[in-house]
Amino acid sequence: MGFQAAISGTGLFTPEQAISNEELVESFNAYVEQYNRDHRDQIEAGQLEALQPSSAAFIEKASGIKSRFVMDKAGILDTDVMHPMLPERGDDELAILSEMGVHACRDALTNAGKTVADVDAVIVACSNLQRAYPAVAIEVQSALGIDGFAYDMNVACSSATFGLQAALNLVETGTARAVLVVSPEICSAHLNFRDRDSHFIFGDVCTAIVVERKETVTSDEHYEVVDAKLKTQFSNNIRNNFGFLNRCAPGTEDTPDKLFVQQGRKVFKEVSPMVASMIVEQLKSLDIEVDALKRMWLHQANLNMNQLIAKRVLGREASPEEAPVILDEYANTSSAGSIIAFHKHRRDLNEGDIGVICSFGAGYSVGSVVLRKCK
Ligand code: CO8
Repeated sequence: MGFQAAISGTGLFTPEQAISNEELVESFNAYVEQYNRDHRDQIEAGQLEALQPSSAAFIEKASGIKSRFVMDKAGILDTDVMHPMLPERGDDELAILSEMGVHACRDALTNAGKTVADVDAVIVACSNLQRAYPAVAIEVQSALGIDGFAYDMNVACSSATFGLQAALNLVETGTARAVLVVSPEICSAHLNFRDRDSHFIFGDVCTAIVVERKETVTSDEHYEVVDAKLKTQFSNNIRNNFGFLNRCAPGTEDTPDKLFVQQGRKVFKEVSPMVASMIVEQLKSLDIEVDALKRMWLHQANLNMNQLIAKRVLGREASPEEAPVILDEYANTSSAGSIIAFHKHRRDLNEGDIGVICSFGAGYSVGSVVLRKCK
């Protein structure tokens, strides 16, 4: 049995608190001054490098990021803490990732005009899962009251598109009538706010997508999935060594590699051409002219990177409408970024228009999903 799958709705949970570049840099620079004061003797003796201050102007120029939403602003900006403070919850309370997921799922179901009774499966697809088990997805399923099944998956920045591809398979094969793909990202909890090279990169958010059979769609607009392509290629240039084996190597639990680490310039140089050629090849294999591509909802890591990818695909500069930007306001929200762009920038497309959701990041991984708008 085969069904055609469609995306019929999306949802977004945005945290209430935000941090501007200026606020983040003020806190970082206060930490740097304190560190350099505390280590003056070693720095003067040449035993230690003085830390360098950060700059809001650099951050905006290098990345396009102006601000980010976060789950706990106070802890991040407190120079004695420099990470979000998120108190542990009891086992009988809804976990924080699940809570964000429930908000985003409800929004997506409303947007799709569906109820939980229409859904058979929940996939939580994100970069950082808060525990090993039970799956966060099963908790979201339970909190929403969905009768069916759920599982977690992680492909870092490409989690949402890889999750979307899994949902397409479930719907197309008849395993599920409708699937929720949920991406709760608390990136601030795995970001080293004491690292000048990366302290500005990430923000927190949660997105959700409803995938269902085309024949059951009732929303006023939906997107037929023309094609989904996935690609991975091993690289250490974006890495996080946090994991359950850390305590088996005592003394290494808190080293900086247990947080997000990247060779940003290498990532930029290696991933941009890989993504552009993948989209071009995909369109070619589908006999879709590049001119027919009306929108690129790209992963939101770096504005310059997105402009370069869009230019390579189109053969000319892309307009802001063709490659919408949300990273100025949200920063990099890992797997959620391209879905936020899709959520906020699609209503103006016409019936029949072609667009592509494309994620890319750690792995390396690329997930490219070509869509056609339907009414
Ligand atoms: N303030 C002022 N100056 C700075 C700062 C700062 N904060 N940081 C660096 N500089 C200086 C450097 O010292 C350097 O100075 P000099 O030229 O004198 O040596 C100069 O600025 C340039 O430094 P860089 O070469 O490092 O700067 P870039 O222009 O390369 O910009 C970026 C850095 C913005 C990080 C850029 O390289 C980038 O965005 N690259 C793309 C990265 C990317 O897309 N990564 C994807 C990762 S996301 C992902 O996969 C998700 C993983 C899972 C998420 C988990 C949650 C945490």
